[in-house]
Amino acid sequence: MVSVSQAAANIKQVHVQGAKEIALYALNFFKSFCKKNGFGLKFEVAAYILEESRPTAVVLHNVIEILKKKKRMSAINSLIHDLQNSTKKISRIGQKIIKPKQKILTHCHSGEALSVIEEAQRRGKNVSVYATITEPLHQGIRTAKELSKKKIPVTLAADIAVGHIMHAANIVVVGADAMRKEGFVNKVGTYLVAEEAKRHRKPLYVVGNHFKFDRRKKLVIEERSASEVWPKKIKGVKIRNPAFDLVPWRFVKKVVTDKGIFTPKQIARMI
Ligand code: RUB
Repeated sequence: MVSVSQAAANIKQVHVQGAKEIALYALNFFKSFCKKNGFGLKFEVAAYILEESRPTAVVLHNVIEILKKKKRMSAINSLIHDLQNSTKKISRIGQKIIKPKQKILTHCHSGEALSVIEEAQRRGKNVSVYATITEPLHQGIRTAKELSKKKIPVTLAADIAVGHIMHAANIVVVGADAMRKEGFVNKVGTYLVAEEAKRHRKPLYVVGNHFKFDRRKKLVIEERSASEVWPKKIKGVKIRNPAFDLVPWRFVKKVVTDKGIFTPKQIARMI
């Protein structure tokens, strides 16, 4: 079993990537941690440390809140099962938004958004994908590699090319780290993608399971290390590296969840 600080470092350094995967990783960690230490003070401290390691994504927070209430090993197993099942449901429900031969633009790497695209392809829809590289950590490369392995035609482009490649896309499909009353949260750059989609009148779909509903009062946008933006210090220059965007619902056509496809208004009401 890895230590709490090692588990937190793996999450913080994005060795584990994507909101759902982070939560699954934490749940698997707690499986062995709680077997040994129970659900008392040690668990509370470990939960706090893991949550702090990536404060924006809400799935981790939501599953920890459930564990704090239930304090049972069976709760860990059922959360793992529910999270894994939610992607299967999302892919079946979400493939409906994709029409044959569509060109789909996506940003960053979202397991849930990709599950929808892959299911559409599995059903013979002959889709293709534009993936933005996603500065500064280049998660778009992972997206492109995964799609290519699944034999889905994929084109990688720089983030700053989004105004250009949006011409060629039919729809935009992105994941979510959190869905809040005021909008959805996803990797930094998603706001620009959403604005371009609106300018080009291309529908934007958000994909995320119901564990991403975020009822926290305050949204904390994680600020990451400056060295991810530029490796050296530059005299007299401050560097900022916000990791996520909050995108208002007005940019979104529909939201695909494991409970169905909803309008942003319906989602805001549910939250
Ligand atoms: C990943 C990201 C993903 C969401 C959803 O950010 O923004 O779009 O987490 O992912 P990071 P999933 O690379 O910083 O983790 O659909 O896999 O939950």
